[in-house]
Amino acid sequence: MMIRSDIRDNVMAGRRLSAEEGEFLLSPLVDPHEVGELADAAREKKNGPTVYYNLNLHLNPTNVCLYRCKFCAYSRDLGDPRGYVMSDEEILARGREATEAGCTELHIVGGAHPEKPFEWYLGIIRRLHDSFPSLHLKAWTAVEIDHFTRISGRSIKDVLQEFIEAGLGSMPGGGAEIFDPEVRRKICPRKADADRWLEVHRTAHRLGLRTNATMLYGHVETVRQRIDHLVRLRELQDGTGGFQAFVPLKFHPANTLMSHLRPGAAIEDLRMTAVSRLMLDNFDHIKAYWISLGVGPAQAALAYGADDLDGTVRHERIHHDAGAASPDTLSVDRLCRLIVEAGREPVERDSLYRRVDRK
Ligand code: V47
Ligand code: SF4
Repeated sequence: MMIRSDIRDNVMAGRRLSAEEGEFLLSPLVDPHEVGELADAAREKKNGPTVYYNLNLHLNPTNVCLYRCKFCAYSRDLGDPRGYVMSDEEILARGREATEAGCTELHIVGGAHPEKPFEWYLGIIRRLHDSFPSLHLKAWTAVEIDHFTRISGRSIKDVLQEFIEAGLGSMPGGGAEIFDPEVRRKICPRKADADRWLEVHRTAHRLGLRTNATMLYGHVETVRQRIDHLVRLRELQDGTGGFQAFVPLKFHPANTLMSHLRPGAAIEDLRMTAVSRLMLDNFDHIKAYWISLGVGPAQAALAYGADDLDGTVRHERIHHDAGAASPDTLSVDRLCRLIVEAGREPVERDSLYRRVDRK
């Protein structure tokens, strides 16, 4: 089916798409390449030829987690021999490795450990920041921040303020999954709900912290629930303007309690990228996370509305444990080649989307 001309006219005139229009574009009956073409036009208006990448490294201090979400292959119960908690030395060594590799960012997320106190998480940020002050620490999902409020008895605002004073630079967008309560009841019933996730980000934005947002798609959710998720993010962004990037995350079923589900087709990932670009008219950046999409599809996503490939990465566990077949890391050279081959101009950014000039 072809795209309705009213939707095409709305996008070309810069008019916001309704939820109903978004649902139409996500329908498998609509040609995904046409949706991509529209998203590409919307991207071009916002970002021109620029595609961003950064130099970063991941740190997951523990995989022991209270919540044990059904889609998570990474987490372990307390007492499971496959569970781990990194020592202070191992954590600092990761900071050193990042600095020596020329990284500008450490991406830090992990489990909500049932026995670790608030001070342990705070200490991770403080020690890394004190030892490597020029490294940007992008840390903790809203679910973890919510967990910190539960174990410390502090408010979201107080927790975030303590982390900012310790050296937190920004927050990643994980833990959002699908906001709809029926879906959360099925896949992650125990952790922070949608309102709490949004409240953490609203508070972070008020305190001047920039954050990202994600959506985990391709499991039990419907088209309507995906669009509802995007609309809620768009509404919060209207109020705060604090989101930098949206990252659609393709579900990887291996080693999870949902391993009976099959990974979705790459073309549907491209459609999801495109619809994200079209619906989230107030987000500056749509990230094609190559770890999750695969390197080839992430490059293709640059023609479907994405303007950011994320980074060099290394030591990513959450998606690899769930069967993602992408490499552990990509060199700067490879990232730049992928972008140039896609007909775009690579720009190294820092965690706040400022251009990094290495000359
Ligand atoms: O919160 C967990 C998701 C997220 C699986 O903000 C899974 O720049 C797929 O949020 N299959 C963590 N996804 C990753 C994340 C992220 C990654 C890169 C950049 C940014 C950013 C954020 O991964 C989790 C969860 O939503 N996840 N298990 C799985 N089996
Ligand atoms: Fe814990 Fe996050 Fe995995 Fe859920 S997705 S079990 S909160 S580590």
